[in-house]
Amino acid sequence: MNINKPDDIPRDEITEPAVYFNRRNFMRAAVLAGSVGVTAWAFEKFGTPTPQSSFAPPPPLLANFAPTSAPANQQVASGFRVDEPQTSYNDITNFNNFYEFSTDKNGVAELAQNFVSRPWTVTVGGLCAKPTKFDIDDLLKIFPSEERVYRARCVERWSMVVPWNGFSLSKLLDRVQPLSSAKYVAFQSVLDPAQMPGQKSDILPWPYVEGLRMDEAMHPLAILATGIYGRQLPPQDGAPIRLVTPWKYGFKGIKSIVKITLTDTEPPTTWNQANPPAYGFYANVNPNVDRPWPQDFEQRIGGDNHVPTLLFNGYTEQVASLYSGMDLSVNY
Ligand SMILES: Nc1nc2c(c(=O)[nH]1)N[C@H]1C(S)=C(S)[C@@H](COP(=O)(O)O)O[C@H]1N2
Ligand SMILES: [Mo]
Repeated sequence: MNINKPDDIPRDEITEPAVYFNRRNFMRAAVLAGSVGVTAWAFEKFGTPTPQSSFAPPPPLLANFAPTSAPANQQVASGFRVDEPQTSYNDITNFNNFYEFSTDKNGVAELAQNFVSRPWTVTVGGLCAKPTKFDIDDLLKIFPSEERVYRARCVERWSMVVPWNGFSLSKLLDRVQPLSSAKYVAFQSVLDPAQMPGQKSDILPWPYVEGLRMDEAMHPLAILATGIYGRQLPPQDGAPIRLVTPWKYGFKGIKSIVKITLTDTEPPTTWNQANPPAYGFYANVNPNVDRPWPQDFEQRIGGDNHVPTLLFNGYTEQVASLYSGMDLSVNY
């Protein structure tokens, strides 16, 4: 995220990541060429060499992974899979926004490498019949992770295509039996300044909080992600569990969740608190609404530098009905 005024954003900021990655991937590839152990899993699983972060080995394979059996065209039609080149594991795990660790996207992976996410409890409560505290490993057993290949679009105008593993948020909400009075879902990240150096600063109010309207939360595209590329979620991407709503800007995708609360009022959201005019509650990707800088183009990390941004990040067919009758330039 960026709290600068639009005028303060350096003109070349958007090209910087690509330059960085090309240089860094090259160096890593050279260093790792002799390190069979580190790269072997990538060859085995994906058939292509993916240089790994030099900070930490890739996390273990997800234990409870149920590869989707639906035909590919059906997955594409439902929005569960996008047929675009997937961003490399290396890029997904070394270019991060996670202000609890750092505001430096290239520095999060290193600062987060020793983050301990076990034991971990996700408390689900509020307006529901069966409030439950889930141990993360129980949660992973109850809900097998499926694969969802989603576009990811940050309001800073960079984007990726990420093969997430996770399960529908609706499954978790169904399990706690929401009351009819529940209209919104509030999410809270962990508060742990001992492990998260960024929380010792007041760059943002802590803990990070986010929210969805109930119908958005129940939409099949909204998932709780627990992995990437079939591996457990690395700390820098929000271990052990984070939200992914692919039709919304990345800042809705709250990381390292400890609390989910069903409420009857619109919950506060961190970036809205930090800069209300720039970041509304909905945060739907929209090339026609500047916030505050233009949103009509994006840079695909590791790919095309000038990709037109699509309304709802390309998920219009799946999600537009959630917003019928709403003025998207007002409810942004
Ligand atoms: N708790 C928390 N969640 C967060 C953030 C954060 O700083 N803290 N950054 C958000 C932003 S702005 C983006 S773009 C995505 C980035 O996710 P990624 O690093 O896995 O690509 O995480 C979102 N979730
Ligand atoms: Mo973002």
